[in-house]
Amino acid sequence: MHALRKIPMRWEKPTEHVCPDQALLLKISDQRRCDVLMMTPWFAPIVWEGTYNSEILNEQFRQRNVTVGLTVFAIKKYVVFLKTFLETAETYFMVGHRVNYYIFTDRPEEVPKVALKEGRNVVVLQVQNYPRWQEISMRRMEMLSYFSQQRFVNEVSYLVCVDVDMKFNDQVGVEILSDLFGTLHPGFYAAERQSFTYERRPASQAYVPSDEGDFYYMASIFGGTVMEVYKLTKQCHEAIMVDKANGIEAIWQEESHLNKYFLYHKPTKILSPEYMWDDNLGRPEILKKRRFLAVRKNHAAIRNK
Ligand code: 4GW
Ligand code: MN
Repeated sequence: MHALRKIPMRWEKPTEHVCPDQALLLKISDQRRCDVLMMTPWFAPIVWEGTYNSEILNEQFRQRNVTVGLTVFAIKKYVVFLKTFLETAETYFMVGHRVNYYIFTDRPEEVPKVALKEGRNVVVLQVQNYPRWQEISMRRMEMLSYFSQQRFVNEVSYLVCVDVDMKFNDQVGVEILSDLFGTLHPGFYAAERQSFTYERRPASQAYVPSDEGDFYYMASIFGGTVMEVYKLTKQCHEAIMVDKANGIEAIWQEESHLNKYFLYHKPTKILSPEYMWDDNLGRPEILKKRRFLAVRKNHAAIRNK
């Protein structure tokens, strides 16, 4: 049993955020928000528009000449999402920084040619497909851990691992980068812990007890340094394999395992739902930007083939 499991992980979100008296605020404090949680109890910032200064952050990361890897899987028919994904990433993702797009696919010849700005490259990685969609989704953990140690560690500082059925709609920059980051699920950021859809069966490695859990994270975008992503994806893959041997599959596949991992290995930064939004959820007032948006899928045409 993991030693950390013994530490109680229980806390309640404050219901109200009170800003200090305006007279006490320094000028720099215009980078704050009073309507959202900006910091976790373990001092990880939660990234919302209006909480950071991108000029300062861009300068810091430029000084380090950081290269960012953006990993995406396009297996079988999901190659159709690549064109919009890449074109919008060229406009909004890590503008002014070095970027490697790592495209995992079983159809390398169907990867579209997209014009890239300087310092940006596409790397196509041919991988196998699996008959079950759950397996396609979950095996991402295995492939990410394998390629992290084989390749990514030599080529990039940070990895950002995302779904492909997405488009960039506003800036997604170095403000997201940190040792280990996760993203608040857009359907649960305002929800109570009891309603989080963690795996609740103790027989699964992804099991989370009902009185534990900080947030419900979405698996469609997470990342960190190559080393941290390697550790996360390796552990999630191993847990998925233990479940498989025991004849159980977590309720939300790798997302359940990711949530379990983040409970006991707290992210050092958390992205607000600005970084994973779906317009089916409307446009709440607290959402100042919709940076990364789910693309509507024709499920019948795109899946199971
Ligand atoms: C049902 O038939 C399928 S196929 C569900 C997912 C499928 C799938 C997913 C696929 O055929 N090919 C593929 O590359 N994927 C990758 O897994 C792709 O990167 C996709 O974004 C990710 C997660 O699947 P999803 O985006 O369909 O999941 P949701 O609906 O939760 O966004
Ligand atoms: Mn998706």
